[in-house]
Amino acid sequence: LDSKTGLDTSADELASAIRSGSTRALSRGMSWVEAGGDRAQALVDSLYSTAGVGEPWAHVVGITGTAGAGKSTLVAALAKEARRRGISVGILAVDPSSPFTGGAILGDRVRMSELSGDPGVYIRSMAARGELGGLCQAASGGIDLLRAAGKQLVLVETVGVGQDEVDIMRVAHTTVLVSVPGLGDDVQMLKAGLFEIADIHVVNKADREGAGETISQIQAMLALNANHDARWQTPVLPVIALRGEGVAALLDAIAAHAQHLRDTGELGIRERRMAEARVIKLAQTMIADSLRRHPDAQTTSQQDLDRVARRELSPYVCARTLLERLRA
Ligand SMILES: Nc1nc2c(ncn2[C@@H]2O[C@H](COP(=O)(O)OP(=O)(O)OP(=O)(O)O)[C@@H](O)[C@H]2O)c(=O)[nH]1
Ligand SMILES: [Mg+2]
Repeated sequence: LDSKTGLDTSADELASAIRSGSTRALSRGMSWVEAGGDRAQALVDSLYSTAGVGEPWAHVVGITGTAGAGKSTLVAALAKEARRRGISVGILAVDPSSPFTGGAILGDRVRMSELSGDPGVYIRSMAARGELGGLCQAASGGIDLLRAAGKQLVLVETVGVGQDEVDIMRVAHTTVLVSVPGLGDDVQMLKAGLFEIADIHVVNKADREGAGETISQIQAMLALNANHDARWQTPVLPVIALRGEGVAALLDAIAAHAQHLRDTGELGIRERRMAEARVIKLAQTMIADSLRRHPDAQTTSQQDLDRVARRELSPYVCARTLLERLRA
């Protein structure tokens, strides 16, 4: 950015450039939050208060489902439909499974390329950096950036396989779970705890055989499970993302859910829950980081750990001592 002086941009400068709608600044900010560390923290500190609170949209939608379910195709189709309605869109593809190669993400980029060139759409992928909880923090930061940049609809794509993805979905106002005909995968979803957090079910690839059956099976499962929001009737929608069929109905359902969240006060409850989960996770990460970095804790803890191994010291006493050293 500051090509004349060659000086690094300050977090405040970058934050205000992002707020004023600079795509370059947004991309740079994304790299900061992806890398984590002090700069990421300073940037989020600087723009958090202006990162939108759901009026009129500023709505975050998590799109999850097994690998190859058609999430990227669906996200691209949703973005196109939203653009037709004049809604600005931010897309974050979060890939916890490919740390450095990002092969799947490259595919996503190609698939979404027809959206590029539209200034009303911003697309970014993020991959895991190995740091514990780092991807969740980066994704949360990325969403803050998109909201601060004024994107009205934020779509977050992630493969739903593990705890990390469940956590990522907790940063969304509305969670869309994408299934495909044939129920094997959905049983895994049930185990991963994703089924319960879905606000909208999509059965994609409805052009394939067995879509109607899968819809009935999901409806039956919904009838068995108590909904996490008793006032919301979770829809199960057939979609053919490849042809854009059912996509308008899905965006309608998302809008209806956003309205429902506002009308019932559930929006505030979710924002509060998201804030709590994020802060607790952040605090845990910070404690773990300072434990790792604290030189005193490191050297003495080696001896303490030896003593725990020899059963001369209880693990509880050892852990308490470590935390006390951290505070000192
Ligand atoms: N028949 C059919 N194929 C579809 C449909 N939607 C997507 N596909 C195809 O399914 C394959 C996977 O689509 P993606 O959009 O990459 O799926 P994804 O869930 O994003 O995949 P990952 O990000 O790799 O987990 C592609 O070959 C798509 O063309 C659909 O509605 N019908
Ligand atoms: Mg994808």
